[in-house]
Amino acid sequence: MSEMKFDKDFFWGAATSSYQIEGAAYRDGGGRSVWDMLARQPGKIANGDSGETACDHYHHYKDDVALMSEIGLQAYRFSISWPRVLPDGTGKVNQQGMDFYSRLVDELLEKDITPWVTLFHWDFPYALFCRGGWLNRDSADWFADYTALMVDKLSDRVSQWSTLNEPQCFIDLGHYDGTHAPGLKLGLSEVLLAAHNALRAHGKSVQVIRANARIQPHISVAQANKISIPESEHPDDIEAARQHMFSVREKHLFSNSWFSDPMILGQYPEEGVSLFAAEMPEIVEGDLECINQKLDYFATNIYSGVHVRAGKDDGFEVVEKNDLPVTQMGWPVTPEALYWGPKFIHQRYQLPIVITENGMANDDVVENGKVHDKQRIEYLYQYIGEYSRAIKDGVPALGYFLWSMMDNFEWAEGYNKRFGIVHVDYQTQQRILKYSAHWYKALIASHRSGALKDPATSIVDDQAIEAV
Ligand code: GCO
Repeated sequence: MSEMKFDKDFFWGAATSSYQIEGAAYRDGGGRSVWDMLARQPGKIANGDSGETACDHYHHYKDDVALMSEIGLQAYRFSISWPRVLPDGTGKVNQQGMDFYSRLVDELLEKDITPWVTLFHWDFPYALFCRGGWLNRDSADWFADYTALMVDKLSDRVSQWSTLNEPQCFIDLGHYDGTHAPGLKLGLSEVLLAAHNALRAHGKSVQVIRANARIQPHISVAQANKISIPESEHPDDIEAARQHMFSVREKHLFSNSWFSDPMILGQYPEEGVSLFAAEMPEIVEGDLECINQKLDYFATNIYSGVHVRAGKDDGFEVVEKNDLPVTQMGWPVTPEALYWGPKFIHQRYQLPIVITENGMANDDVVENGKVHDKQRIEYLYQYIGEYSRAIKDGVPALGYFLWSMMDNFEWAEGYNKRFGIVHVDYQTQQRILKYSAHWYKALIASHRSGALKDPATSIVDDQAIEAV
């Protein structure tokens, strides 16, 4: 691989989310979320796990920020638990919850780590679910009011805001497929209505941030993008992959353009509108204007891609590959996703890119107090290298967040899947920096010193780690 190149201002971060790490869900006055509700239903989550304790970050946040600082993170992406600050989703504020996030922000700033706040990463207030959740048109206003509360509390210190994390997942997996909270299997018309309201919530939230933030805000929404990788660099395959990536030809909502187009281009993709003709929700006058708010960049979570080539009938066909290495999640390792993803997204939406999540789950083991996760280093090395190639090709990009800062509650998979660069012992809450954390530290340090060498895969033995 050729030498990596990132601008001087390019930043390196890591990400987590509230329900996955905080624990202490109903402590200090917090309310329940739909994930607490799902976790109580037998068989929904591997091993009957729940986020009740998780990494107990609520109590360990200072130590965790100290680890971030030790790694040299320049930014930390975390989310706010809506029911922790508003136990009923609206109305009465839980001051202790608010203060927790305020202290977390202070701690980060003291260590020179930029806080990136995601307002909603799936822990929807249970009380609002009982009022219809995202199916209720008022949900957009509930979210706007909650946004106003957080902007009032944090925007004297926070400038980076994301509204929703992966609407594709909480809408499609949560309301259609039923594997994620709230665990519903609704008809397509209800799912489309929930998606429309979530989009309106996004639009209203952006407006609230712009109107009220005390320091200049930068706003995004973190998408779950499915990446299409051309099978070859032949222009026909490239075009086929590009079309495939933004096509809406299947009757579900795990779609890129269904969410990004209205937010950024101001309309639903036509292909989807005809496909869903019988199920489309009512679009009230002004809705699309509300959804279509200026964003500062395109934030996207990228893990994997599918290979696509030009096909005879409908322009493209997916190439099944059974020989790719897979992660502990069973997801294929396809580093080129971090080349083609940013490239296609930038072409269509004309916004600078931020990777808000990328990383892998691995069967990590602790041996003599160390976690030798060389598969993760290899994965990161390859993906980051491809990202750098996209940047060299002219795609503007601001930064990269590794998923995840620490092992955590992997939703329906419970604690089985370890995504962290920091290992967490869930019995003792002890943290160990994995080899990948040392590798990342070396990469960040060399970039900051202006001499990003090829961080190579050589930093996997004890001696090299100790030399970092
Ligand atoms: C995601 C989620 C994360 C997951 C990660 C691995 O945005 O899907 O943001 O919460 O843990 O992606 O599945």
